[in-house]
Amino acid sequence: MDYKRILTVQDISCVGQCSATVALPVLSVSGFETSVLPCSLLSNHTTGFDSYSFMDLSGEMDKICRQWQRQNIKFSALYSGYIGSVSQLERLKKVMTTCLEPDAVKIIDPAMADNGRLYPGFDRQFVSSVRQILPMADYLLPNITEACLLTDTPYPENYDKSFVDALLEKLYSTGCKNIVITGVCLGPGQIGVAVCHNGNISYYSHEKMPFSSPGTGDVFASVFTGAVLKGHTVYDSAVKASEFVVACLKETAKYPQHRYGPVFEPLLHTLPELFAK
Ligand code: PXL
Repeated sequence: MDYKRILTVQDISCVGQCSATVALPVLSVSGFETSVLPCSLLSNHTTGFDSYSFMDLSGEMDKICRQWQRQNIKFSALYSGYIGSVSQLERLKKVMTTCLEPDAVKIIDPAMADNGRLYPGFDRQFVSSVRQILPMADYLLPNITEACLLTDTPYPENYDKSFVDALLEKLYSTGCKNIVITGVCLGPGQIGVAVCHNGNISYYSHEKMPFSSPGTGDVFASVFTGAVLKGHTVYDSAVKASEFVVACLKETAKYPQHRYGPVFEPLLHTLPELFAK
């Protein structure tokens, strides 16, 4: 049995608990070698701060990928998160076709929007480019806003299960076998996930915290990736990731001044047990 090497492809936000600063520790503590392909370098993430610096690393991605090809470095799994431009998406596609082992698991979080709005810096053209990579995903992890954008569905104020079922069916028809929509609110005080596995749909909800935090989706996706690679089903992995997110948000609630990212660090030590269950 080989020691699994995961590649995570996303930005480095120097400050702000999101993207690589979340994925690297979570995946390492899951017990996998974790490598990173940084797509952009930001001073901090783009929501919850007044401003940010942004450097597109597309050119560097090419150089890194060429080196990996030259040295025959391959990865047994890929988890992509926030990709900052269309040119970075092109590089992501290239890495998927050139640097992965043939049976590598591909987990794509199309991180680009929340609460009905695209994040700063993204437009409709970017959304169309993200749509093109959907058929490459073994697991797709959009939140409800991203699921609407990817299926050209207007974002509703209120919705019911049949609306979410329809989103999952549209995404499933793109060729992706496993889809988890996060941030699904079907009743007051509740939030959760809708899971589609080979066309079968199931739901899981838990209590909704009275605040949100950018980067929560990245904690979810990182724990989900660890759980799937540990051999858990898509549904169980989504439940484990949800449980960990709730615990992190409860931890975050202890620090009312801290609202730019979920406080996950004090809980990292609980992950091995969560994965072992
Ligand atoms: O997935 C969250 C995220 C990641 N990276 C950057 C972001 C955000 C959310 O705002 O701005 C740069």
